[in-house]
Amino acid sequence: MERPPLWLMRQAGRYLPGYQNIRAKHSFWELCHSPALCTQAAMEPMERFALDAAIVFSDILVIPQALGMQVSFEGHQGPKMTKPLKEVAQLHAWNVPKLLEALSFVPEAVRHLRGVLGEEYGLLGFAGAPWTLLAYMFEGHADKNFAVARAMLHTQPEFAHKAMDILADILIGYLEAQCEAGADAVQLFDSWGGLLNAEDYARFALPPIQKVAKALTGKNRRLLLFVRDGQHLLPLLAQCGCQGISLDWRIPFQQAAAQLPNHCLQGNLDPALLLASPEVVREETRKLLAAMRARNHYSHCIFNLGHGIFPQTNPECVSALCEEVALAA
Ligand code: 1CP
Repeated sequence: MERPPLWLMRQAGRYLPGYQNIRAKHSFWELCHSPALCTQAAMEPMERFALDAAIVFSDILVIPQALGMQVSFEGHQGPKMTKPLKEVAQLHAWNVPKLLEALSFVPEAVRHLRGVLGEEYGLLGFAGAPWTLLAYMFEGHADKNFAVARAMLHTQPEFAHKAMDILADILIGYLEAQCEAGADAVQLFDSWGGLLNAEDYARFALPPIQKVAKALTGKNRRLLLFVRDGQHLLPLLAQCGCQGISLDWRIPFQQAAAQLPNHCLQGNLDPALLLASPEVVREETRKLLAAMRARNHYSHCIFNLGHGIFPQTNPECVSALCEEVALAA
């Protein structure tokens, strides 16, 4: 392939009419727990756009759910959880093998999707990174600051370390099961990683990622790490142990390429541009392609967005992006 491979974060989400039709009939969790419905949702963008890879339809919050929290999405406020994590004693109930069994519907969804997708497309699995999962579990709901969770790192550091170490063990089994089921690579979403300063990221968030990366790389699995708002963390991310780093839209691609010469780089078109016009999307896509081409002719580059597609995105803008990438040489 001359051009960089292409997929888009949240390519199967709320901006597509087929997804909305599924959701009109099924709750979000019914969808996530049905491999057939997950495949239907994941295939819609594959049928509409010239994408190179599908991503299994799921959510990072299946792990807190399997750990016994009820996770609900009320209106537009984002997820809310029952029983937030408050005491170290709660960790005694975290049984890794039992949990992996409870999460087996996700590898099943990967297997089902692979059967429908065929072998000529890439297939990605994913999970939340330990800190991002813990942030939701400490806070108990979506929040732009996660102040309670960040304070917990300092009031109860041993509790936080222990919880993330167990989460790393869960992720090793969970992501390996997705690879065994047919995923070519898996992405860790550290969507709230950028809330931490470099010192706290190095102390708390990075070691469990390195543990996961080491275990999976040892089995020849490929990992991508996405850290939202992680410009200040790039020197640390170089040590994460994952082969690929997925860049947020705020980092100039060339700058990241200079800082991470040995990693596959994925990104990093601003998803807000897809709310502009197809012309704007085409122009900005060409600019990013030029930056990728300057990196040894797209070597170790994956074209993607700097974060997930917004629900109000016009699918025509997604088509424009895909067409422009297909034209790249
Ligand atoms: O229909 C609905 O109302 C539910 C909306 C929705 C969807 C479509 C949620 C709730 N999750 C998803 C699917 C999802 N989540 C996918 C698959 C989509 C695709 O195929 O492209 C993926 C990869 C995720 C991952 C995810 N969930 C992340 C990491 C990526 C990111 O956006 O940073 C995070 C942080 C979540 C939590 C979550 N789940 C849902 C929402 C609305 C959120 C974000 C809440 C918040 O702001 O804290």
